[in-house]
Amino acid sequence: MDVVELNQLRMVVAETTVSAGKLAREMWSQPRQISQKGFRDLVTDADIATQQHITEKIQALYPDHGFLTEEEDSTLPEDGPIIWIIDPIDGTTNYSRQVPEFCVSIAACQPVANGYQPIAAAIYDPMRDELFSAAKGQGATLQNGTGTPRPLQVSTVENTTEAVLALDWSSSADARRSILPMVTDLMRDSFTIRAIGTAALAMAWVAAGRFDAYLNLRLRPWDIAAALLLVQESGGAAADTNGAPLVWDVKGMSCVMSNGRLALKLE
Ligand code: 2AM
Ligand code: CA
Repeated sequence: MDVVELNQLRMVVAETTVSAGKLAREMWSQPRQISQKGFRDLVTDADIATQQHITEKIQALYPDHGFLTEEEDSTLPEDGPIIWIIDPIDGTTNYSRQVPEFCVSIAACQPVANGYQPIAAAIYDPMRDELFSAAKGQGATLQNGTGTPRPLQVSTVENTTEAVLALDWSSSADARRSILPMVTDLMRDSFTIRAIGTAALAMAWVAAGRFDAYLNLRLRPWDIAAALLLVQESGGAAADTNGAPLVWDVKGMSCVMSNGRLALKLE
């Protein structure tokens, strides 16, 4: 794909993410239908409506592309030269309670051995009108409203004692049990730790240098894909909790995104 095509793809990803976020924002204050799709795992009518809005737009433009979406939709093709990895609302628990921290996360990815390489990605926070966007090799930007996009860069913090970290609690009891000893050590050693309840947005904030690192023991590809490119293009690093390259797993994968300068001890 040449640079012109890549920039065009980035525009489509960004525009779709913003229009989906505006839809989720419009539905925000109306009564929600909330159902439980798994253990400590919610879905609302807004998640479904937003995902449908996204996939209809993408399918009209790229009928041969594939999809990996959070909300199950058997009508969508799984394979194609580009796979769209979509989280229509990341932070559904927040959204369902009108806690104003959530985002839309979309990544156009090339399938690679054992996973995906996002080549164009966007995360949109409709409550702040902040659009984080990136294309592979082209850098990442943050645009506030109709303002000029500004380049994103991870923070320069090197010492854990100065680091503002973020994490989220996974739904599984096992993952919660495993993260607690890590949190005990990190809470002792770091400046502080936040849990904002939307993994994709927290990782976009790592790309923006607001947080120095983000940790999660069990995320799914749609929580990670767009943020991965944002962090890569902002000079940061992504790994699993052993410091090894991310192991893509639709059932759940550990993930540490950081500014690439911190050496966090995770045991
Ligand atoms: P979601 O809101 O799109 O479901 C909050 O703890 C973070 O973890 C959110 O990004 C949330 O994404 C994600 N999350 C919630 N349940 C999850 C699950 N069962 N597997 C993986 N990620 C989950
Ligand atoms: Ca979601």
